Amino acid sequence: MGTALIYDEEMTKYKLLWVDPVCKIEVPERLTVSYEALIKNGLADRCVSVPVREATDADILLVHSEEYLEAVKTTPYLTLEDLKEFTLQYGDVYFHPNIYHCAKLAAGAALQLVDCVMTGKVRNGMALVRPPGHHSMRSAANGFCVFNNVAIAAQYAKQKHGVKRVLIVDWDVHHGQGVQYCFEDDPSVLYFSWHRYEHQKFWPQLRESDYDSVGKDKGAGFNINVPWNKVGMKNSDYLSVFCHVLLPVAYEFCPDLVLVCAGFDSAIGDPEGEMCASPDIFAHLTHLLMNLAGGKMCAVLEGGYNLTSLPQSVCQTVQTLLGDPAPRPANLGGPCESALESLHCVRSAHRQYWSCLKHAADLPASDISTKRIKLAEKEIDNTADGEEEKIVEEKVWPEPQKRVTPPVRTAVVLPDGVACPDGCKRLSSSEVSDPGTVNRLRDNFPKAADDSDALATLSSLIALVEKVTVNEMCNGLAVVRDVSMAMSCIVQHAATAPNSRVLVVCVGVIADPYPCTDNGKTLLVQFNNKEPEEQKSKYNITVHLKKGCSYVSGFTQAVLSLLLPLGYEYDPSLVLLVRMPDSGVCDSVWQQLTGLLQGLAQGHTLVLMQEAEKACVGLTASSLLGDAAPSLGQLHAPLPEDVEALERLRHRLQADWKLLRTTAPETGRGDEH
Ligand code: Q7Y
Ligand code: ZN
Repeated sequence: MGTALIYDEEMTKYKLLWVDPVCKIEVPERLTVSYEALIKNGLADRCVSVPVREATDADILLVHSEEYLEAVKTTPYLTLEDLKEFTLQYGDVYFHPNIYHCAKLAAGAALQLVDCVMTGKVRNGMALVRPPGHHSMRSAANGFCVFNNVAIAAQYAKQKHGVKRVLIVDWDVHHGQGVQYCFEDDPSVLYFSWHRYEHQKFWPQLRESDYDSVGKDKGAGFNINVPWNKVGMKNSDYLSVFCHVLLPVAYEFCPDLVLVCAGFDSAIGDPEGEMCASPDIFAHLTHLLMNLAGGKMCAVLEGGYNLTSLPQSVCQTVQTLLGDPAPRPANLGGPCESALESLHCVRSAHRQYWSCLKHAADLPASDISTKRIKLAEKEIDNTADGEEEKIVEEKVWPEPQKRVTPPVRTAVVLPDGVACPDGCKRLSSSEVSDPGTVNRLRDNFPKAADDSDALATLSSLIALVEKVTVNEMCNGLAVVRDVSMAMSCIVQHAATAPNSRVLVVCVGVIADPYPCTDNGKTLLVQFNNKEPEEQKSKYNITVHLKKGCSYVSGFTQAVLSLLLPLGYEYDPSLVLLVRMPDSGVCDSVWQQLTGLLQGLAQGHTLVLMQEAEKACVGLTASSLLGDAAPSLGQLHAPLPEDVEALERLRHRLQADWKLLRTTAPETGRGDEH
């Protein structure tokens, strides 16, 4: 199943016709450079090209008022002077004789995307559009936006395709207040936005963009605002918010469709956002959302004004939608203090609505909204922003590395009698046996010394690891008789390479031999219902779940808010996912886990399972080949004892692992003195 790409040159055919320092960044080249980058990187060719259409009046009226639509309809016929005058009714936007046409195409592009994803013509897709949409309101243009493309698409998906729950993720650096207003009291649409806020000093300077606007009436809890109160937010800040707010809530919500307000003014170099996240972070944000809603995801361009980082970010997003493994995430040094304050406030504001946040800490003693009020009192004139030209220091960053996809995605090592799943390449032991390896194995694993079958399997595994290491293949699956031995063998082998780090994720109880974790070259995270005897080491972590991994919501939460941040911070070169025979994990959770972990280590994942479990070879292979995992259904509240145990563990580990933090250590204190 493919990826749709929607683009039409017509949407480059309007521009600012007068002098306006605020609007001058919204240029036609935003679209042309993005599309050209997709062509240059061979990505446009790999997508299904879908034509745009004009949104009809009925489509537009799903979100906008008749009066407003009629007003916009007059703009193609206005003189330059009248266009200027018309524009003055609204904030930070400009009109042009052709913008009405383009705005109909932009909304229509979002609807075409929804149609092809919902009918199964493609799995996911992206629409490159101008004008953007998320600021426009029922009866007002705003912030370069005329019609609210994504809000219209969400209403349309509900009405035309019977979609019950839509998740809108707005990773643009501005608050999509238009989207918030549209769905504030609607529990069928969960709107998530992070945005530059600076305690209400940043445009559009709205009180209701703060973390405490959680939605209204029936929609309470279904509006999530993460205010950034400082500029310069980095990859760690973005990933923390995904792991500790968005993903747990999104999995609990269980959308049927994911829409992304895909603005790239949140990337480094953008003159509006002034953030420092690298373009490749969008590969991860995309990947982390791709297993929701059975993979049904539509990204619609919003902002993005740096003509270098914008096309890079667009390419990262589209390449990930196409299923290519994400690059290793760089510089994950943990979130900054200001991001932690925001995280803390958001989690606490939402804990009454989402069971995954039930145990979030209380609001900080001096919460950050106090700062907003104090600042508002101090500052008399806060209207200067944007009026004069501000000089923003030019940022430089390395161009994202070319993402090369190996010729073979998934290789398998299977016992005779187990068929090779479609699309995988079977490694036969004859083509990989190397006598040196076999001798070494015989010395290291006395248990297998006289078992030529076992030795052959282990040496095939080592060959598989080698091929994955040199990127000859992306990932692998091995079905073995003794999983613990295979795991130890791989860990031992990998430790011999200079820069290798292996993340071992073990579902179930490990038997003998136990892998070595004392050199930092292996991080072992195991999930089971065995009470951990003692705190082992920074690199040997046991997550204790009362019913093991069979309880979907507890295990899912452990994966999202513990395993993922640990994995990202550790930044492994290889992920070894081990399924012990007694794991108890159900198929859909297993597929989610397999899918999510492929965001690490450039997708270099090796799955080990035991012979008796060959029934799940097919679905594991499908996840490794990049198919979206099935939905888990709306999650129930996890067992209280599981949540408590997870929180305790997270608390204990956050000294060593900064991405596990969700609260700022000294929030508020510094301000009082
Ligand atoms: C809208 C936008 C949509 C701060 C000036 C604030 C705001 C301009 C509207 C931006 N230096 N200007 O980018 S995604
Ligand atoms: Zn924006």
